[in-house]
Amino acid sequence: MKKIKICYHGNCFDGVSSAAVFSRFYAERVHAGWEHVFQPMMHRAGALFDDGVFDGDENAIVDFKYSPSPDLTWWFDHHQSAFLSDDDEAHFRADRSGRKFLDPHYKSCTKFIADTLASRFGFDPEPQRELIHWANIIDGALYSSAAEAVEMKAPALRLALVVEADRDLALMEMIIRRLQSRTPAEVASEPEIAARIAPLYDRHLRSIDVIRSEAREIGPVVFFDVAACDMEGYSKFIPYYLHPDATYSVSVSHSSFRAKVSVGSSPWAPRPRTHDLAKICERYGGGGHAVVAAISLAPDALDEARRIAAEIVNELQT
Ligand SMILES: [Mn+2]
Repeated sequence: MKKIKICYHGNCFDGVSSAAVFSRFYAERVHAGWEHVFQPMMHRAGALFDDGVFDGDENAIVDFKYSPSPDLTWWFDHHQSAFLSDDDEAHFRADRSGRKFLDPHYKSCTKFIADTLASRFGFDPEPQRELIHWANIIDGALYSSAAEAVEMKAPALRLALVVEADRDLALMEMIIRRLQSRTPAEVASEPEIAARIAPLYDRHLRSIDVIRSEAREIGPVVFFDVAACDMEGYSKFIPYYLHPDATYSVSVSHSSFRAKVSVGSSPWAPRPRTHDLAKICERYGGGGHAVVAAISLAPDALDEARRIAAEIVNELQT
């Protein structure tokens, strides 16, 4: 059986939703009956794409950086920092396949894919309307309030907890396949998914307490260092829920595979953001969006992460 390899932004609701939309499109409009293989891609220090990652008969990347590999068939991204190098960008600009797309104006790659496939390839996004809606809210930080984001009353937000935190690849694939035909609320309520949500929701409530005790306001910035607290994957809106007057958050976290500096801005800030956070993080080898960005360092580079975080806190004071 021929196979389509779909590389998606791992542990990201928009990445998983993008994979669910693209894979339904592929089965309906490109090749029915091909095997779909899903592989999460993670931002990390060093090479992003392992040799042999594009081992399908066709290969797609959704919601993740570009690769100039001749084996890459489809690409969709909406990140401002979409290219690892100027050469990669030039390679993309010269592409005439009509299957590689970038639009940094989109709040979510899921909606970008749905709109692009609808207008260019006759795809009907309607069956996944709810998924597209929530992916756009989650990835675009379009919540009506910090409370909506942090209290997580909507089932899609609880499903996002599992998607963002769980490392079980079989579970991710199950979620992607189910989201091809079911709503996020339906998927979240299925017993084997609900059982995964419960401990993560408890952990989410505990992370609110940890950030409450670690965070301090430095001018317009909420800063917290949770490297010692086993906090990979906490909600980035907690600092704004707890500090509604803050404009920015800067944090240091640590996991087995990276030391991370996260830099964000509050969608509800009384004083508006003036810095482009992607540009700041790019100077340190990171990237993202103007409103939220990050720097991933090697796991033994925690001291450097702390030094960078302090510099960024300083830069955001004016
Ligand atoms: Mn995205």
